[in-house]
Amino acid sequence: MARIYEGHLDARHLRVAVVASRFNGALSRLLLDGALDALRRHGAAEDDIVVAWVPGAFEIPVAARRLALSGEVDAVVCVGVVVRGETAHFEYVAGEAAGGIAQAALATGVPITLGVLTTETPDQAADRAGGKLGNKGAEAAMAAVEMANLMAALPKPVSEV
Ligand code: INI
Repeated sequence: MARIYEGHLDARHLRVAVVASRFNGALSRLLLDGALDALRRHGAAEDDIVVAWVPGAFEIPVAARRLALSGEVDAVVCVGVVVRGETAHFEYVAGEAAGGIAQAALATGVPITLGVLTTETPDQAADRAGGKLGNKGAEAAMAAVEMANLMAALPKPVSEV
């Protein structure tokens, strides 16, 4: 019989940080609210939730990495909104945010999930921040819970790479 590992969606006893960026702040706030609501609904205690605000999506990875290295959280959720219409350096901001988040997760071994929207227009972002396409902040929070529980269940590493 195969051994199957799966992370469950129980946030009780998990310590979770949410890094939120203030750029496009009203939309980011909706993603943050979605993430917090999802964590609470799955049993996270208020004292076990930390929120850190950063100026823009570009700054998310360094704050996420610091929180992951703190030993005080089991997972980090990142939320923010990058809209192409607003910047010529969309690719850099969006790319560095997503790449930096992935890099921070790999470097620390702590799950760090991506709830950063990258859209053509603010309306497309609104659709994904509690609108008709759901709330990607809530989805990122659930992914963080699942991954934190999976990481606790998986075999421990015998060496660092
Ligand atoms: N930051 C965002 O989070 N979203 C954006 O759409 C955006 N635009 O359009 O420029 C943005 N820029 C700021 C960037 O993230 C940094 O905060 C800034 O460059 C300072 O390092």
